[in-house]
Amino acid sequence: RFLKEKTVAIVGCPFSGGQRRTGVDTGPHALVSAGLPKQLEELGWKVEFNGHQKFEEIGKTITSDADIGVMKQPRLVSAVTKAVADTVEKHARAGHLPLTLGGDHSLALGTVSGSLRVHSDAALIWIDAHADINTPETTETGNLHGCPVSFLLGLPGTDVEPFNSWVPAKPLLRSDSLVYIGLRDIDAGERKILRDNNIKAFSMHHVDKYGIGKVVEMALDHVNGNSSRRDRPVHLSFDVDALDPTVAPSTGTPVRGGLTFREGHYICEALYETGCLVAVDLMEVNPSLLEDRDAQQTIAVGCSLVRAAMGETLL
Ligand code: 5AB
Ligand code: MN
Ligand code: MN
Ligand code: MN
Repeated sequence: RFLKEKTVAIVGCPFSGGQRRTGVDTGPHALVSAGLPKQLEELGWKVEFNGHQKFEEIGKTITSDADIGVMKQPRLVSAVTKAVADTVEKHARAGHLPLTLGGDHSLALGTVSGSLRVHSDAALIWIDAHADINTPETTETGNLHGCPVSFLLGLPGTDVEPFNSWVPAKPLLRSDSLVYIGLRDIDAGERKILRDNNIKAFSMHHVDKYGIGKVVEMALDHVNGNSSRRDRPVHLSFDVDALDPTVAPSTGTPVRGGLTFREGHYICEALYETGCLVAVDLMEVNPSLLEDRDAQQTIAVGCSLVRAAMGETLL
């Protein structure tokens, strides 16, 4: 509905600087090599993909990247997410659907910023075991993949260098335009932020209680102002660790008790059905962890989730 044509632009982001485990930067290559572009063509999409993002150049411009407070690699993460924002914005402006393949979830500061520059009223649906809403003040690990949402909301403590060189001080996203599904590992500081800002979050407890169908319904109700209208553009940011580790084992911060294969797919299918998806992220696929069999399984599930979000139906 918000796209000019059925074109998906694959933005491959081989980046691991928002956390400390190596290998998540190979996720995009693995997903593309597994045949994702062709699979999307078979679903009737025109696929734009001219190679992965080249972050080495950015890396070279940053000669030293000492911690700022507890933030790890802040200059690199800031420069990379800024570049991602520009790329996603460009595709969105052309009326295409940017599909960003991560890479760690700090990238979503870039993807969502890029989406919001074009679709200023877009809502954000964040599927994750984690809330990724730590601020530079609350983060215990200093890993910026646990912080992107706080920057998008412009929470206190996020107006810091080097991010304030490009992330506007004024919030990009209102806290009522965000909804989570799948949460089960939240830091104490994050819990306070979620509560203080009255942020809608469906944890695994809610998925068990209501079932995934009802949860997605309630999530869409929330961002569409509880009206029967379903007309708000949606940016879907899917962290593969939302799925149970038995389903998607190769990811940096697995947490047991996650979404089943079908629950994850249901979310993607239901959001596709709204016709309101304007951008999709698939993040935190790390094929270098565990055995090859686990990696292959995770990559296959990742491709399958994306196909579900792009209209693959069962019947
Ligand atoms: B992910 C933790 N809350 O801040 C932190 O995988 C984990 O993108 C963040 O969801 C997990 O480091 C980030 C402990
Ligand atoms: Mn494009
Ligand atoms: Mn996560
Ligand atoms: Mn995440």
